[in-house]
Amino acid sequence: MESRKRALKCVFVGDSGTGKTTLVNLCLSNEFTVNHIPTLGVEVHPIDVSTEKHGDFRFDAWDTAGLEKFGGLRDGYYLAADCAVVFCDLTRRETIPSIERWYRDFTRTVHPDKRVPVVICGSHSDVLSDAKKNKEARELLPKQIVTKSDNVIPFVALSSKTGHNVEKLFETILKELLRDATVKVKPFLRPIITNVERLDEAPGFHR
Ligand SMILES: Nc1nc2c(ncn2[C@@H]2O[C@H](COP(=O)(O)OP(=O)(O)O)[C@@H](O)[C@H]2O)c(=O)[nH]1
Ligand SMILES: [Mg+2]
Repeated sequence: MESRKRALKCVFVGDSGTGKTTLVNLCLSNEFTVNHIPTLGVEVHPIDVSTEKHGDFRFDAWDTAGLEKFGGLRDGYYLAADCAVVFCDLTRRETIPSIERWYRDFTRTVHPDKRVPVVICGSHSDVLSDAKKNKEARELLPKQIVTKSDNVIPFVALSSKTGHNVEKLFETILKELLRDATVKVKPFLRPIITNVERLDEAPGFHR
C-alpha cells in the first residue's frame, strides 16, 4: 500500500528577481523560463518530492508573485509555514544583505523556537562557473546566520538554469525537518534543455 504524502507549507521569500518563481517553474514543468512577468498576489504550487527512507512529500511552494517589491509580506503569508527558503542572487550583491531582513520577517511570525527549518538559497550558480566569480560570491555571503536558539542556517547554491543542486535544496530542508542528516531525495528533474540548437539531441525528438 502506498504511504500517504505529507504536505508541507514552504514559503519562498527574498528580494524581487532572486529566482523564486523560476525555481517553482522548473520544478513544475522542468523548463527554464527566461521571461517572468510579475503579477500581484500569491501563488501556491505543489512540488512532489520523494525520499528513499522517509516516504513522499508535497511541498506547497508559496511564491510571492511580485508582492515582495512593496516591502514586507503579510503575516498570512508566513502563518503555519512548515519551512522557508530565503533567496538571494549570487550575481547581485545587493540581494545578499537582504537575507537577514527576510529571515527576521519570517521568524517574526513563525517563532524561532518552533524550529521551523529555513534554508538560504543562492540562485544563478551557473553564472558563476568560473572559479574567480565563484570565490567573489562566496566572500559576499554572510558567514552564517545564527538564530536565537543557536541554529546555523544552511545554505545551498543552485541553478534553475541547469538544475544543479535543486534537489539538494529540498533534501536540505527535509534533513532539518526530520532531524536526520542521512535523508536522500530521489532525483525528480528530467534533463533540462535550454539551448534550442541542441533540441535535435533531445530524447524523443524527431525531425
Ligand atoms: N542564469 C540563471 N538565471 C536565473 C536563475 N534563476 C532565475 N533566473 C533568472 O532571473 C530572473 C528573475 O527570476 P524570477 O524567478 O522572476 O525572480 P523572483 O522575482 O524572485 O520570482 C529571470 O529572468 C530568470 O530567468 C538561475 O539559477 N540562473
Ligand atoms: Mg516571482
